Amino acid sequence: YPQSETDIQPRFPADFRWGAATAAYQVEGAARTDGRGPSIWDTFSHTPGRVLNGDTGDEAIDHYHRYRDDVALMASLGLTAYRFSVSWPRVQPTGRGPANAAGLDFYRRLVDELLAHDIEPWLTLYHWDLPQELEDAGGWPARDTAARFAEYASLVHDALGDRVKRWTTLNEPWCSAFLGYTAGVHAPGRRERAAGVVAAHHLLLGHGLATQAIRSRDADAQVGITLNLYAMATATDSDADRDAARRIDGLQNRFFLDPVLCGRYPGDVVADLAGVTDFGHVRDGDLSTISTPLSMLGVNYYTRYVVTAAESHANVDGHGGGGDGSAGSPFPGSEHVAFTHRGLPVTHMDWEIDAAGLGEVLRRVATDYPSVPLYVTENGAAFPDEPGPDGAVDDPSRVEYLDGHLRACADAIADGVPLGGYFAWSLFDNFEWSWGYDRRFGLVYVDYATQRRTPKTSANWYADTIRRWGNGGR
Ligand code: PNW
Repeated sequence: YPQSETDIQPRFPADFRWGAATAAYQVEGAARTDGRGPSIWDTFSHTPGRVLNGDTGDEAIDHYHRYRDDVALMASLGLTAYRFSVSWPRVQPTGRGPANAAGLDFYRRLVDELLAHDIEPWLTLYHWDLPQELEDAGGWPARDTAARFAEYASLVHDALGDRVKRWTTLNEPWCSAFLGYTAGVHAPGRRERAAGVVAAHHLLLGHGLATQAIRSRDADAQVGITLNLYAMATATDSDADRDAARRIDGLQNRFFLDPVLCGRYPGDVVADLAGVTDFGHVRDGDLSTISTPLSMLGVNYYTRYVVTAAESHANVDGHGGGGDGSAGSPFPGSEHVAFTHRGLPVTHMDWEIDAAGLGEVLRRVATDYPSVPLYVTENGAAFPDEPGPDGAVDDPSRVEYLDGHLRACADAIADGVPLGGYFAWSLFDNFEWSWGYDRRFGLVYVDYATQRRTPKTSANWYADTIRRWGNGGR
């Protein structure tokens, strides 16, 4: 990979976190081991037609059994932090009741292994694997699910709070709500316009309740939420395109940022949703719970949306499921938009590569919202990687992607954005939701037949970069 002496070396703070991320259902496997109950992703992936090629997370990359070797690999790359998620149905097989000790114990072993290698554990409580019994009782559109989530958070904190200091409540509630309950391309696969909006509220309420539960147990715990935020652009500057972009920015970015950081829903989005819901599900006090002050905000960034007004929603830029072509729009009340491209190179997800957009997103959050420490909790790219004849996996496009986005981070920091760390998505190739194993995001290649791990060129580049840039860029 290119590494000339004259390259300008970006500067990062000495305590910058250099990490990589995974999520439970995407890597663990062991779906029926040690008392784990079924989640909505087990049900969804086992429903024919939902996931490309009928892939499931039953085995995934068997991280549940290989975590020791996997942590050793993280250490060899020089990671200083590892972001993972806890599977709710391992801890509470039905989503209620006492903790399943065997399930919790896996996370205790994992965390101890990380600490022994001087890697900081960053724990996410919910990365989309709702216990199936809670879905059967109504799922996230049911208000009780928020209370169940806070109870689950308490159980996990009781077990791990002595050794985990970084807590993220939810990963990407937009996906859980609108891909899961409105577009139907993620579990549980429901296609109801209002259900996504109500689910979003109960996810955020669960976030607030869980944040309070963790803080009441450990006043020093660092608690945050991770949102998937997008840079925005319009296809033309017509009024129609600008209004389309305002709507998509509203539902995707501000519908989550505003309640969490400012304690209110954006008025224009509430108005856009008038034909979908009257917001009768929002009770007095909910928004003050939801806006419980955060210690940090996680930003997942992949691409920019280029939006144009349309007759009806066309291919929603990679939001189509891998298995089921008849996806609904994940933007209720704003279906009359389409997503287009500006001619930039794309990844295997057909997402345009736009590193400047990451800088824009970080500056925007820092400028438009009350100050909160920011972390890029996911950023990365899928490419159709294959081992060469010598078994090596060369992925120069991923190196270029990561290099560009990390430089955008350094520029934002230089401009005063309080960015404290970066987590590449993903450490390993893994189960990419509705696309199954057909999309590879890993720094480390996984041969699914043998579960053999092979660091790609990008993994070696990242290890070098952590060494070169990881000490304040000196
Ligand atoms: C995020 N979309 O998912 C998740 O947090 C990861 O688990 C996932 O593997 C990664 O990004 C790559 O996709 C998304 O269709 C999945 O808009 C789909 C969408 C966005 C994010």
